[in-house]
Amino acid sequence: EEGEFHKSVGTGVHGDHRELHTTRVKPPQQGTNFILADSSHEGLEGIYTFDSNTDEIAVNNSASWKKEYHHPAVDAHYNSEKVYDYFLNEHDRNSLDDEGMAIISYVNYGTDFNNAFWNGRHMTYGNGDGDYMVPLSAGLDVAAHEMAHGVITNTANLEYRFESGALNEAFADIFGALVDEDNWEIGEDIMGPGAIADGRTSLRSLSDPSKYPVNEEYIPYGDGEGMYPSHMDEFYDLPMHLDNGGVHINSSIINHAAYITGEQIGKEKLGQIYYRALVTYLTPTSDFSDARLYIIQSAEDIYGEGSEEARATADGFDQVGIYE
Ligand code: ASN
Ligand code: ZN
Repeated sequence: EEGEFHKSVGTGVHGDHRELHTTRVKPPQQGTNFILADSSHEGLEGIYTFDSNTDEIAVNNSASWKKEYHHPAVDAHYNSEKVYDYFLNEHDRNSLDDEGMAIISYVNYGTDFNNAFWNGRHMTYGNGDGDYMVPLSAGLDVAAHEMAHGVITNTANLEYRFESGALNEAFADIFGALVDEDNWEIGEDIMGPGAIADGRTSLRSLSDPSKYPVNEEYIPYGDGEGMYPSHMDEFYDLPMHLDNGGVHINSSIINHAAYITGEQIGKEKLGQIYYRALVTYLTPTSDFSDARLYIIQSAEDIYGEGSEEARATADGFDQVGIYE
């Protein structure tokens, strides 16, 4: 029957077998097609995965999505649902806007494109150049990072520059590490053979940010050793035209504070605390010091003043040199 919800199976970028929620449609000619449109979630407008090459929802002539061309779309569709489930189950949040807005991804974007982004309306994933990166939708933490930008836009709406922008980036990374529970790295599943051979086994690390160097042109603006900063002593005073004033660089200081707290109380409680601060207290112009105040306040709201959780939250900020 046309428009009928249908289960498909597929293969992801790394060969994983995936079960997918899809829709059966009737093409103009004979036969049956299946599209990456998931309408199985009550109260959600749907999860849709588009192919940038056709500007249409990804389509296949069977319910088995195993051709290599489909691998990036299979992972984007699968990971979008995982991230949707995370926000619903952990935070009672129904999609990016908490009103069930459609979750839309575009895959196969550009040529050799080593990035993914949220443009204010949907996610877009490149396929990488095959050496430094593989198709970016393969990373659950990458999908979570990009979708978290959508949540942030709809909540604190942190301005994408200087410290507020670094907080925006840090919340995106922290949710990336919370959804993809296995480790404290971002992008470990999207690095290509050339990057891995060079020792770049992830994009960023929350546990040890300074294991990776920053872009060469940023080095003169930092007080550290040219590595990602783990402490305010290594803060990069970047001008606006370089990474919007260091939004992807100084974010690692907040990332590291979250890691320190998370190691003490676990990822579930860390998520409750940071999510509450994001939706309840933070504003577009909040800076690092505001973040300390509000994130500790959130821990106290949920777990009580003087609780182990509140103390672990404060300890995270103490250890990276952020004070009120
Ligand atoms: N992947 C990056 C991000 O989400 C892309 C960008 O800088 N716009 O922040
Ligand atoms: Zn980002």
